[in-house]
Amino acid sequence: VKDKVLQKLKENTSSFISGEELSGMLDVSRTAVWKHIKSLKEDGYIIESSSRKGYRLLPSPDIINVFEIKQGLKTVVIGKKIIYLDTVDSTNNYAKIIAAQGCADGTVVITDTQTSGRGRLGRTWNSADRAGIWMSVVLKPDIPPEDVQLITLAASVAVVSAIKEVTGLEVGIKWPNDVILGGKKACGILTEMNSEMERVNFIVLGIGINVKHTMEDFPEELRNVATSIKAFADGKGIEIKWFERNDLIRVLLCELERLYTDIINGDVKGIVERWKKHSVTLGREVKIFSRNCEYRGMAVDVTQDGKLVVDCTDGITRKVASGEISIRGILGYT
Ligand code: BT5
Repeated sequence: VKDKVLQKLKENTSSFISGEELSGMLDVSRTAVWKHIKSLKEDGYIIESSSRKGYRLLPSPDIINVFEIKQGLKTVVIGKKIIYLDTVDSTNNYAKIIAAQGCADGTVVITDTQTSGRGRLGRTWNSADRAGIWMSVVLKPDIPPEDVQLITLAASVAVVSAIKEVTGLEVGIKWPNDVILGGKKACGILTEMNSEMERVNFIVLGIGINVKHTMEDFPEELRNVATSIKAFADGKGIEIKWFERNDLIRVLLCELERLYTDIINGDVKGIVERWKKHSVTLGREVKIFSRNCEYRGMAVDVTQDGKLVVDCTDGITRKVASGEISIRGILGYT
């Protein structure tokens, strides 16, 4: 009923609806209406109330809301179940627990604030602000463990497409998991897997997108390397159409589902091609840090299973499956 109250308010933002009308339309008591309005206000919605005229929803701060994400969401697997948590240590941790308990393929966990957001290799991911999208998707594809890297590539392609569709901004991808706006990181992806030798039990695909942060929202030490969609657009004087995080999440889930379906069907060429199109890595000089070794070379290609092909200065062509790379000219490597 609370969702229906919200829907009615959204349909009538130009005028007041009385408690009586709402109770008639939704077939609940006026006290129930009042309770739902109170609860929506606690969620952060700004609702004007007048004892004579009733209720009216004012333009709201950007609130993550499962009901709103699901409005118009056409996916069948990804986001069929969405769990919203106001605060959590890490959505990846939470997703791993429910995945081990047998949650459905495509279950999404999303939060407004993480207290211990994680990056790769034990690094931290700053996600204290209610300005980003911090979410994890549980996936249970029937693919061999060595193909899991493709999921990360697909996720970065999905993020790029969703940002483009919602804001019109062109975004770059740094192999394998960074989404870059104007040379700074706007999104990171943390793919974790539970598998046996030959079989994937489940994958937790963690996606963190900086959406509405101002530069001041980032801690000092991140300001040279991080940006958000808003901070980038404001800095460049680009006007982007108003959107809510719910809109970006919805479009992202659709993109993810399309690419996920391709991976399950073994149809991965398109993903790799799209990844290459947005790559800021290929054709650039890179440094690779892999298991205590450091190589330099030119990034020339990415393989169908997501490995980066590098022509190294020692004359050897290496296929890098994981590890760190620095790209000359991006994120501080000069
Ligand atoms: C990543 O790691 O980029 C993966 C980030 C994944 C975050 C999502 S949020 C939902 C889900 N739940 C989680 O707990 N995690 C996932 P990595 O490539 O290791 O990059 C980490 C580095 O990025 C840090 O060491 C910082 O330098 C930088 N960093 C930290 N917070 C950032 C932010 N908000 N924006 C941009 N850069 C950041």
